[in-house]
Amino acid sequence: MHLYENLKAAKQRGEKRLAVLIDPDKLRLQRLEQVLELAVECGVHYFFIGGSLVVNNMLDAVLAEVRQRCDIPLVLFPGNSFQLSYRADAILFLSLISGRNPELLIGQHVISAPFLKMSPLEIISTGYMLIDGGVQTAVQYMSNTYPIPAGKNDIAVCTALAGELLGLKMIYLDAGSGAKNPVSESMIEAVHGAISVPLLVGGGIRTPEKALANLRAGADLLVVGNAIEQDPGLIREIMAAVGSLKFGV
Ligand code: 1GP
Repeated sequence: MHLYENLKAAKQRGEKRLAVLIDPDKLRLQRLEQVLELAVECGVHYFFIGGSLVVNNMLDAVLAEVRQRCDIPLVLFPGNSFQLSYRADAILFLSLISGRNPELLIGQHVISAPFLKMSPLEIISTGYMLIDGGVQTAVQYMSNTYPIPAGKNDIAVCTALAGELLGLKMIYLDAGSGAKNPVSESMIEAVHGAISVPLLVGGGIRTPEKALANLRAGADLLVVGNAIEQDPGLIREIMAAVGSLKFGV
């Protein structure tokens, strides 16, 4: 399976993608069942698995459970270098390029490199940019970095460009899980106009309207966690928004 090539091809065709974020610590198993059922029914493209903590050692168990129940690709979205598992299909190899914490720019990558080199996982290097979402999120606290201010589109553009020029294969604009203010459409549009690699957007997306607006602004792949955890039925509505732009409208 070549997730990245598929994603790039989809981008070229003007097709959009949805990843449902599963935080192994937060999702009750009963909800997981409901989420899986709806995700299969609606054709969700990916599951992203991870969180800022993942303290309960549930990562392998959740991956095994999801794998048993469906074929939706499982992508690790690790909060730190301990959240690794061969049970997934791919990993976002994240460099926190909006911050200036060397551990998250390169340090943890050095630690996890030997494991990843041996692993069967598809490794997708990703420039991860934390954008101020109006509240202090777990990522902000745990990463010990400042997010890019929400109104500073120029800083976001230069950071994303630098990431692409460094060879990162995707850019991920994230207001952080549970953000009060999701990333603005104007920032998405500005970053989209500056880069040619796939653009992921997440953090605080709660409605199909916001999902659609983000996709129209240039997001290629949306990541939604909290809102779906609270109301799995949203999968249907957000997938309808994703599908409505199939032909690049
Ligand atoms: C967080 O972008 C993801 O890293 C998802 O955020 O949980 O707010 O949807 P939400």
